[in-house]
Amino acid sequence: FINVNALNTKPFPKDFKFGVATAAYQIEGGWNEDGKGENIWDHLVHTNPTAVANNDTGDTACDSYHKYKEDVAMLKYLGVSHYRFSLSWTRLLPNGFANKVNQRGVQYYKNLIKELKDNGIQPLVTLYHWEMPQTLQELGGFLNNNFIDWFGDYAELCFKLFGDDVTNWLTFNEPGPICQHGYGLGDLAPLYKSPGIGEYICGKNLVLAHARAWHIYDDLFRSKQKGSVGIVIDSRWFEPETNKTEDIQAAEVMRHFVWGTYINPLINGDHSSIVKEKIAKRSKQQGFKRSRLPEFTEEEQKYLKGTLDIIGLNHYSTYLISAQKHPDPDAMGFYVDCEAVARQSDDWEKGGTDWMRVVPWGIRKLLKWIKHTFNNPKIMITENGFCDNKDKLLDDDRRINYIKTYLSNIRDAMDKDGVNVVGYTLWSLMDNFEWTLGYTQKFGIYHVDFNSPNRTRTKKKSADYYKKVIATRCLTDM
Ligand code: GBH
Repeated sequence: FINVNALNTKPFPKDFKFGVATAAYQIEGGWNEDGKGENIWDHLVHTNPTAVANNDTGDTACDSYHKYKEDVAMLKYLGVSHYRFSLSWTRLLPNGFANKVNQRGVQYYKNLIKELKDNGIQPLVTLYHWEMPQTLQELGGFLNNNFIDWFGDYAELCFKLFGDDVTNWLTFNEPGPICQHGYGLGDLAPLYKSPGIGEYICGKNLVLAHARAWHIYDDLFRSKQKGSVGIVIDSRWFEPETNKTEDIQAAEVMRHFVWGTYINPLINGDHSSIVKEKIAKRSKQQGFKRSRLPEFTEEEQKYLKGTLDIIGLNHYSTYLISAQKHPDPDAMGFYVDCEAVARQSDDWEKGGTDWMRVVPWGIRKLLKWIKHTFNNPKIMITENGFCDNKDKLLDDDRRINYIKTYLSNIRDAMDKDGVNVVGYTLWSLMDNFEWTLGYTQKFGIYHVDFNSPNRTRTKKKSADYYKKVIATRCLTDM
């Protein structure tokens, strides 16, 4: 498993987009300022504080609500061409519905976008990075199919308000974690536990809501604004544990569960057949009258097909897969239905948290698989990065090594395998609120002092490494 490939020092293409990524709840703070409404993370941290490490909250986070100019100055220093950030739905629409727009929230994003433009930086905007308005959650959130209308209205408003300056749109950040962790396992907001049922209903409404936003853009905005609308998939690479046929097949089934549940509908109009078959089979054995994976009607299939201009890929690590049926035939859930188990090798360098293992070759294999499976789509790496759990580690050589070796494998995938990768936004610009892990995990190339009211930002060594990569468009051995 050692990465024997030499560092690829061939320059990245001139138009390759280099940037960094963040998300609203993780950095903004100002959780109830200037008319912002409550979302599911505000609700979670205030009503269920022990669900987050150290009872941390995003109430203030990095205070980017007030310090956005400082953030943009950091971006300018790095020399990025793009900044990926997300909009807080309830900052714009405090009740979730599009009937009442909060002008002060609109102004915040107008200011941020203007500051970026004035510094020659293009925005890449995620509409939904895990912040369901609490009002809509109380109506079921992703389990209510009216969500498709609510999200469509919100997306339309954003295209109208910001679309003259923003041409790169992403609808949802990571349907997998949203549905499997939010509505299946119940370990991310809204902490809803319905494995094998709720998570699949969530997935259906989510892809239809994406398609709604895409159609709205296509019908009303595209000809004038000339932008693109994508979605972001979170995917590890799944490597078979052994050379046995059953493990090789299990790894492929796992890949299709991750990609075939969300991306296949948006490209081909339906779930991958292997996903449909597996879930239908188990559902039947369990006595269900119909598959727990809700089907799309023919009309929905037509509506879904071809609604993806670009795939955003969040990738961090690799897992080993072996075929294994759950001992309890009545068990339900995404991974149970998959009939495979995943683990990580102790030979792989470990970062700050359990799942963070450094396996740079995994990203090249994954990119190649996506190219092959989905007919060479346009891919933007919307997240990739390394976490440690040290309080203030400025000499972050392990992060530099991660960035360098992953980018080298991305360059190989482009260069040697012909994968169409158009850009890379590193996670993350600065240390921030890492969901249920609170402030214990540090992904930033800037350190943030969460003990100081100033939220002082200090650059790490990796910031200068990345700056150099961007300036030279080449990987070097720093
Ligand atoms: C991204 O999710 C998020 O988009 C971003 O907000 C976050 O800060 C960043 O990662 C760093 O964590 O059950 O083994 O999958 C990455 C996907 C999904 C990875 C949940 C960790 C839990 C462990 N994450 N997963 S596992």
